[in-house]
Formats: sequence, structure tokens, C-alpha cells
Amino acid sequence: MKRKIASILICAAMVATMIAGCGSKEEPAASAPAQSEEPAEAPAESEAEEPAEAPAEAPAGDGGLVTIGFAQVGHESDWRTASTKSCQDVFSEANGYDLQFVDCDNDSAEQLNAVRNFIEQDVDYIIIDPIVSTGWDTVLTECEDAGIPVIIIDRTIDDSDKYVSWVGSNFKTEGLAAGEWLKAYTEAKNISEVNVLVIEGSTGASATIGRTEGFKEIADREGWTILDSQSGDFTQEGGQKVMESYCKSYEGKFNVVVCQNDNEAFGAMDAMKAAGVSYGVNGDVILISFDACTAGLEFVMSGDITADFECNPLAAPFVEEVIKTLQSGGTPEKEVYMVEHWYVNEDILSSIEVNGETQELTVVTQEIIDAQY
Ligand code: GYE
Repeated sequence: MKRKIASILICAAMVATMIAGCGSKEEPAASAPAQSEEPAEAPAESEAEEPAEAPAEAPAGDGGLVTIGFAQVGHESDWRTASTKSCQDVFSEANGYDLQFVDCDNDSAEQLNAVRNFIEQDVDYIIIDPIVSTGWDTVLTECEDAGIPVIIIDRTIDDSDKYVSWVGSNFKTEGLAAGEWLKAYTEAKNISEVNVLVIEGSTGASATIGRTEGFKEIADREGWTILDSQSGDFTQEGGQKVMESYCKSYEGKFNVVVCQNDNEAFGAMDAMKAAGVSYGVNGDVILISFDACTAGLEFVMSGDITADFECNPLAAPFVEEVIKTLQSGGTPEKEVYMVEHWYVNEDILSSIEVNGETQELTVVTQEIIDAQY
């Protein structure tokens, strides 16, 4: 049922909340939203806080369902599966939503079509996880003209600000953290030569751009050699293919592999194993990954992945807060950052400095793995 106008009957309690805390290392990444009947207090700046629970009949005050169109990137990775599940769990019929979910299969044209179909259907809200960061202004203007609020999740849009809110991660900070960790780690292990192979994510994705930029900034500062940097498309198959060719082209020349997500790291490990290259905490090659989904953390615990920089996919509860704020006539935060952790196997460094801020390193335990998405 259509609900473009904010309900005054409900959600008075929901206005203040959102928050974020990018880089804060205090909160468990996968904890459930706080259970609270009280109006949520605005959190202190940059302090992470989970969304407060919804009032009983939110979000549709008149008993109807709130219709949401979600144009998801695809199904390329464990991270993506967790992101989709998070949205489907939160925006369920039982919670008062009619979720129109479209898996765009990493095809930007298909994603633009999906958004235009949502406009045609006159949904109440549109959620987009942009496959690429540019080419959005026209379709977002169409959403605006149709009076449909758009919420961006995960990856950013860099050439338009015609959306209500964005909820996601600071990818450049993730890349910087990986670089700062590698600097501290190689120093601690007396490794003076750093020759890196990077397996990037999908071309044009802000997650790829940010992680690449962040890591490169530290590599340039430290004078490391980046031997090569190619896209593995955020898939296991892509990571394996790129690593197979790296193993041939750079045999004996590299001692660090940076995979921009866990699935690529799984593929890269298979390729290195097949090529007789040892990796991980006891191997010749330091293996860095991003995402830190359950399977990734298992490989950190076994020592195969040396460090894994988390990207938290459980954004849907925060997106719901944005929607509730809109429903109640409030103005949501323009940017909401997820809380993330940096995971390692060895207890040799307790923290790193990223952008002048001290950030903890977390040694993976079975308990952490069991609680992860
Ligand atoms: O790292 C990767 C996924 O956009 C942050 O996309 C996301 C990335 C994530 O396929 O696994």
C-alpha cells in the first residue's frame, strides 16, 4: 500500500536514532538491534549504536504493507548472500513490508531497468546497491520526479546526491587499514622487501575503488612494489583465474597477495596451492582479504589468510531506521557508517594507526566465527 506521506500516528519515537561509528572497534559486528520501547536517544558523535526496535504497528500506520523495491548487485559472494538475507529478514511481510527483490547479476543496465520498473510499480521506497558508482543522476532524477525516496546501501554513488541516505562502509578506510596492518606486520616480522599482487573487486564498484586507493596510499608511502593489480570480479572463480596467471607471470617475485574479498581469496588459495606457493602465517606469501564473512574467518583461524578486514553486510536494520524516520516525517542522516573489525590470526600486534586513529586488531576465535554472518 502506498505511503508517501509521513504518518503522524506512528513512529514518533523513531526520529532521533541513526548512528554510526565508522572505525569504532567496540561493538560486536553482528549483534541484534537493541530491544527498546523507549524513544532512542541520539548517540554521541561517531559512536556506534544499533537501531532501536520499531513501535508495534510500524511502519504502515494504516495496516497496509510498505512496498520496497531493492535492486541488489547480484549473488557473487558470501558477503552478498549475507546482505540479501539481511534485507529479506528485515523487510519481511511479518514486519509490514512487501519487498520486491531484484538480483541484477552484476549487470548495470539490468540494475537501471530494475529501478525504472520500481518507479513504474510506484513502490514506496527504492533501495539500490549500486554495481558501479557512476551513471546514476538521470534515473535518480526520475525517482525524485516520481516522489519515491531512494536509499543507497553498501556501495556509493559518486555522481549524484539525489538520494535520501546511504548506509554502508568506508572502503578507503578498509584499504588504508590493510596497508597500515601490513606495514606493522612486516616490521614485526623483519620483512624488508614487500612485493604485492592485488586482486581487485569488480571494476567501477566503489568498494573496489576505495580499497584500491586506500592500500595504494600506504604502498606508495612505504615504497612497496605493486607488481600487478587486476580484477577478479569479487568471485572465487575470478580470484582463482587471476592468481593462476599471477603465479606464472610473477613466479618467485611476490610475497604479499591482497584479495579484495574473501571469495577471491578462496580462489587465490586454490591457485597458489596448485602452483606450489605457500601462503598464510606459516607460508612465504602474506595473504590479505576483505569482508571477513564466516568462511573467511575460518581461514584466518586456520592461518591460511593472514589478516581479514571486515566489511559488515548487515545494513538492513539501519535502512529500516531511515524508512521509519521518513515515515514519521523526520530527516534521516545522509550517511550511516557500519561498524567493522580487523581480524588476524597471530597475537603479535594489538592495534594499528589508521588516519591518526588507533584501531584494534582482533584475534579470531571460534566464538567470533560462530557469531559471524
Ligand atoms: O566486499 C564483496 C561483494 O560491495 C562491499 O561486494 C561489497 C563487496 C564485497 O561482492 O564481497
